[in-house]
Amino acid sequence: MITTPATVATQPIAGQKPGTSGLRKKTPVFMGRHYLENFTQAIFDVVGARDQNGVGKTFVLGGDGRYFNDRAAQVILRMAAANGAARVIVGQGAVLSTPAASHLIRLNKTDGGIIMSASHNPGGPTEDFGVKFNMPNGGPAPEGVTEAMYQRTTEITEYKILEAQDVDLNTVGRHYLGGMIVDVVDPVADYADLMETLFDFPALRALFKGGFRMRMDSMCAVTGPYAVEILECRLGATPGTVTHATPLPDFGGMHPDPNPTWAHELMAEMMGADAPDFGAASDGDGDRNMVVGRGIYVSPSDSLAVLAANAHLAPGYAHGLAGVARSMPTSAAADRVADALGIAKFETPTGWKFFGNLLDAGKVTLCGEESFGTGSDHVREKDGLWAVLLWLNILAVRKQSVADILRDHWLTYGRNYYSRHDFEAIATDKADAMMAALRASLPGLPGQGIEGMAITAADDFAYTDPIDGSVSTRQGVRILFEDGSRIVMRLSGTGTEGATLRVYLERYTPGPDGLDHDPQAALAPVIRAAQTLARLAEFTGRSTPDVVT
Ligand code: VG1
Ligand code: CO
Repeated sequence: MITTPATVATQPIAGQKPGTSGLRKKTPVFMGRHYLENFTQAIFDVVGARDQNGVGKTFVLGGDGRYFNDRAAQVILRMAAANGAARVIVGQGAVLSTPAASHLIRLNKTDGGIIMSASHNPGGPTEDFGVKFNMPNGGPAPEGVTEAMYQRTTEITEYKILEAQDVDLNTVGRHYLGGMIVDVVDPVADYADLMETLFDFPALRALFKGGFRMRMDSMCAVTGPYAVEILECRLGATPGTVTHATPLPDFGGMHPDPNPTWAHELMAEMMGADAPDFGAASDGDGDRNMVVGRGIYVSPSDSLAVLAANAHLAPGYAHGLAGVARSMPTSAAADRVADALGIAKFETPTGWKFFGNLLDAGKVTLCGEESFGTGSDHVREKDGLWAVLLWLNILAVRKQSVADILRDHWLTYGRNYYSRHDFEAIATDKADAMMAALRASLPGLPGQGIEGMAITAADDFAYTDPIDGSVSTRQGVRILFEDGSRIVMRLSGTGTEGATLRVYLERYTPGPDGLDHDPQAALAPVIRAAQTLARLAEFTGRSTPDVVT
């Protein structure tokens, strides 16, 4: 094999600024001349492919299998070798779910990893691609690190790449690329083993043996092989339990975002006459989950709260939880559980990278986001199948339906009616103007009334990390009402087209009456107030959301 390190002259490409979770762009942009190379070099320039003593580092590499994943992996490997890395552990076929990649980084005590994914965004030649770096703790790089990478992309003049043939990433085992070791590993085995340490697999096997029926929709994305191995092979769920189980480069044209809008096949089945006992779906890279009971949808904020209240029923959490963290836009349902359990609670900005320090410091055990993300300290990413298995473990112990567990939860804690309305592909200048006007109006809002509700506070969320003291500002506008209702508005940091406005709506009902309303009806005054306060129609011409979760 010819392996000549080459230095290639390049120049900065505008816009290589990572968002909520890595750098995401349209695939043709990522495939453009020097685009992937520049960003990859910026990663190695910031984190170093060798340590201070010049010894090559070890990284993990994998992606969700979307279009360009295989080609990008070869480029990143050649660049890792040219930059002096000693070893890269790669999932077979260059595929790893995001939680599995996080686990491999930790299990092998590597120096971090590169994950190729645009997560819940569609994939394909004209859809989205993405790259992000995870730290040695297995978690997404914090803002300080991604900012340094962005800075590098603005001043880059050259990158290093080996001239070499492709590595055979389809064959498990040890390969070489120049002087660098490439270990191709089974992407599923270590992850499935980890799940077996956390959950009562014999009890779950007994559950399925007893006729419990489940549907898992992998949405033609990365979790297919993981779900088949764990649910069907190890736990004995009926073959065919996992649908859309074969990962495809374009996700079979599906939008691999597990919410009621995009996972509509699953929703239809779960609301239908012959619905199975439990349904779930996961996203492109396997870190998100949607959970559905027979005839009942579980909002992600409620899911986090139910998991927090019941986690002790699973062996991995039998000793209880240190604390619970949620992203700011996530409903306060989990806070009520934390208070009842007498454990710590934290409110962080959107994005899993903000949970890393709390998890590393042992301050929290469970984390969650309203965007269908839940996870624990077993890895440093949210984890779709983990959440599914924890739910299954709870169902196996409590021997109740999802609906009964939810109703019981609301009776105990009250119900935080919750919904998110997304307005997609708004012209960026209009969205920015609307947010600027909204921000400017905040000081005048407290004391005012709207839709019969009194505003008590209005601010732009800022977060000081309790561990390292880093400060993140402008994380979302919050408007709080006297009756505990809340509106949050922010612009998405993962989109690749125009701006996506996310409007988060919440209203608390203590119960025991009024726990069974349709969330959209229960939230109607809050929804109207949000649109009025933001002057949404005036700025954007829109009043009907594209996605409601
Ligand atoms: C969205 C979600 C956020 C999540 C992020 C990454 O970000 O709101 O909660 O952490 O996606 O999820 P934004 O900035 O678009 O609102 V994933 O599964 O795309 O890595
Ligand atoms: Co994801």
